[in-house]
Amino acid sequence: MGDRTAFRTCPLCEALCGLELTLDEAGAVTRVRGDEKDPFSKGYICPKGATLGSLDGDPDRLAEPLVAGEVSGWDEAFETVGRRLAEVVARHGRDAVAVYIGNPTAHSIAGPLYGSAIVKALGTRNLYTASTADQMPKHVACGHMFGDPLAIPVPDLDRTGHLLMLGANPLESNGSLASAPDFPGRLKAIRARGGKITVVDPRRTRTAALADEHLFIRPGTDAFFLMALVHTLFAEDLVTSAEHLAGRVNGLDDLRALAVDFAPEDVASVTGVGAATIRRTARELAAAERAAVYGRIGTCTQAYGTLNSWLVDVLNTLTGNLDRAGGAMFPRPAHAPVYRRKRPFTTGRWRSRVRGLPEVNGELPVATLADEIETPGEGRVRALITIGGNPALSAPNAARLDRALAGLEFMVSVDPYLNETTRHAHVVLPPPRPAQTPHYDIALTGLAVRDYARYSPPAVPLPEGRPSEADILARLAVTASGTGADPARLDEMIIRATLEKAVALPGSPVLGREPDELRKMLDTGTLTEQRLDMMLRLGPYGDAFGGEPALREEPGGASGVTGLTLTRLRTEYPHGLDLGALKPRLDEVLCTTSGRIELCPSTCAADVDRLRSALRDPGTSGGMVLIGRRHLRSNNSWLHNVPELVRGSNTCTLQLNPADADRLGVAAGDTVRVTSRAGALEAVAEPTDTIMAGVVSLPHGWGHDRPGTRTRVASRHAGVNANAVTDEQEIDPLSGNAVLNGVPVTLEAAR
Ligand SMILES: Nc1nc2c(c(=O)[nH]1)N[C@H]1C(S)=C(S)[C@@H](COP(=O)(O)OP(=O)(O)OC[C@H]3O[C@@H](n4cnc5c(=O)[nH]c(N)nc54)[C@H](O)[C@@H]3O)O[C@H]1N2
Ligand SMILES: Nc1nc2c(c(=O)[nH]1)N[C@H]1C(S)=C(S)[C@@H](COP(=O)(O)OP(=O)(O)OC[C@H]3O[C@@H](n4cnc5c(=O)[nH]c(N)nc54)[C@H](O)[C@@H]3O)O[C@H]1N2
Ligand code: SF4
Ligand SMILES: [Mo]
Repeated sequence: MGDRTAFRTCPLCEALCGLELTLDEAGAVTRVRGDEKDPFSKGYICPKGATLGSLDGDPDRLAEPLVAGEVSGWDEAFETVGRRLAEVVARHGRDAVAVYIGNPTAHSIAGPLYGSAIVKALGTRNLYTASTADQMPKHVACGHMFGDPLAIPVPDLDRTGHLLMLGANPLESNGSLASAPDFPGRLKAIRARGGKITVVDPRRTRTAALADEHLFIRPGTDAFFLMALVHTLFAEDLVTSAEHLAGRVNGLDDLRALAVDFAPEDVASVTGVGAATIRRTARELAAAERAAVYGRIGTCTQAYGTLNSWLVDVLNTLTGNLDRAGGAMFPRPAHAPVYRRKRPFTTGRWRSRVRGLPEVNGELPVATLADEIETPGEGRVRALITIGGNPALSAPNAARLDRALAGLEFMVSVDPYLNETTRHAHVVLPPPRPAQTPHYDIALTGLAVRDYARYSPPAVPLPEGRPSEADILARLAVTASGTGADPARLDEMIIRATLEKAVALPGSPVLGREPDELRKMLDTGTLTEQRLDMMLRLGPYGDAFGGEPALREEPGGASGVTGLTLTRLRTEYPHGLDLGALKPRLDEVLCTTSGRIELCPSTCAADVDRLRSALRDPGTSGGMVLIGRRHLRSNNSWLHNVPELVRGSNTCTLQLNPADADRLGVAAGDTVRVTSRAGALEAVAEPTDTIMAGVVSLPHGWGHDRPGTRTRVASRHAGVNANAVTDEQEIDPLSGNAVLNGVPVTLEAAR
């Protein structure tokens, strides 16, 4: 009685599932089901989405700002932020204020729309994000190969006949850099239509168990394996110069020369994968009619992260599968104009102060944030803004960063929880509940395995005076700028600048029109909605503000949709709009200086020297190494306060091979001490033959036993923090990405 239904996209992982929420009269979420009418997710839901109601109604969620630990009004909180930031800037300069942006920011509308405005307003070079603990190597590899760090090909799961998957476990993670609701179902469908899946992972994961073949690989050695595949393709004359790529590829000969030193026999002992198996894998890949190679976090968060990310798409290109149905394809999101002019990709426009690490995509590596806070001298970081991040748990050598945060002069966090990170903040600005938040996936629809768009208005209106997350971030931006301007002016400025560019750029659907005229046509609604409306109308399926549509529908292609506006998306497609299977679009994407795919970029080629040296001198390899893992009912560090998700047996265990357990004299349930250069931890042993000998695994995001937090459920299920032993000194040099897998450790039974 009095119940109503609302629909929205799940904001928790990258799978983009449509949800059907049941709400009671008071606006509480009483039930969550999969939205059967969503054309992409078709009713699929996982245990996390199903408990969104508990997360939404979590009594520990902050409703109002905290200033110095006390509940405060919004004006007072922003006044404090403005005053304290201004003091730091006046005393120490603009670079003294750092920004850290975390993972949930990529799952919101507000994050992508306002994050960079905050950084710009501050004028700081100290931007850090979770990307350098995640996918930065993929951006760098794609930047060098295709010219655009955001041009990331995704495996065309629904049409491929052969999937070679490395360092990914979508049966637990639901997929990443490949948004695909019901990823497990899509994998099963590959097999059901006679295709093959091969999984390369140091653990026999649930994904590996579903696959046709699983290859155990020694952590951190994928680059050798991938180079040996490239070697075999050349050596056995299996490089198909696919017609559609003819004349569009540079560097084939250089690549062939590079691969000479990596014969399968040369890399077998390093990788633990036999030479015959490597050759067969290469032949199968070449022989498959439609194949895709896909590498994810296990391949990024290691010392050769960029080389791995590059080689994955080298293989897609060499086998003719890039930009081809069933291969690796570039999504075409509805909100991203295709006429956008891109600068050639470079890194290192500035360097970090202490370690001299190059900027990548405007960011510095999170692995060096503690250095920048702790090291005295000019340019030292004295203040920090965190937005939806928990680096006190998620960063490498998190214990060190946690200590560094405690020493900051000022810290402000935009976050719904008082947790391991935000307990250090002088001001916490909590965003509203998910049910009160609008949704459109700006970041993730650009990585989806079908072209798809969905807008969800807030299911529950915000009370008068309660700012949305967009309001909070916009106000933070103007507060940080110190201009005291009206936050609404920020959106107006961005709209203005975008329209002015749009009317001037060749290829634009509004070329030569009047920005003022276009401005007036934007959807009424919040300024966030008006910005989204603008993006959709300028996008490939947009209405071009009543002008000539940007994209003429190919016969038999997609959904036939053109003329998109936010109003149409919202009213005609409340369950989401399917824009069809991915289409070849290399021409729209490629923006290298040469206008071709750079198969052998000089930066990657130079880094192969490091790989070659390591092959000649394996050094200390052979000791125990630590890797991570994910569990379906968890999500990085912040879903452990949901009672339904932490119920049951402890999943924060140290998995180790029974042979290693015997050698150490530990049995299931015993405590093991794990020590690395960076630190030590104690965890409960879980011997299992699903992990290869010499490797141990611990999930990340745990360690909720700190004082000063307010996550009462999580505190009772604290677990241990894997990042107590990961090493902030170890990075992938090309991307600055943290090495979170393959960490050398020593083990002993704890007494
Ligand atoms: N349930 C759940 N879902 C999530 C998350 C979560 O925490 N929980 N996090 C979300 C986020 S932020 C991300 S980025 C994605 C990540 O999504 P995935 O990339 O699918 O992440 P994982 O499940 O950690 O799978 C990584 C796999 O790499 C393996 N691995 C480790 N080291 C190596 C190596 O050196 N080589 C190879 N080949 N494999 C290796 C691990 O054993 C593991 O099985 O998941 C997202 N989804
Ligand atoms: N050892 C090891 N470490 C890892 C990884 C690993 O595999 N192994 N994975 C890495 C990866 S892939 C990632 S992405 C990072 C994640 O690293 P982070 O992004 O730093 O950490 P999260 O745990 O995702 O924390 C998210 C924060 O956002 C807050 N939050 C939740 N919803 C919202 C919202 O709507 N708005 C705002 N403003 N805040 C919100 C939460 O309360 C929490 O504080 O961790 C990395 N760390
Ligand atoms: S798979 Fe991801 S998007 Fe889908 S319901 Fe689960 S957490 Fe939400
Ligand atoms: Mo991530």
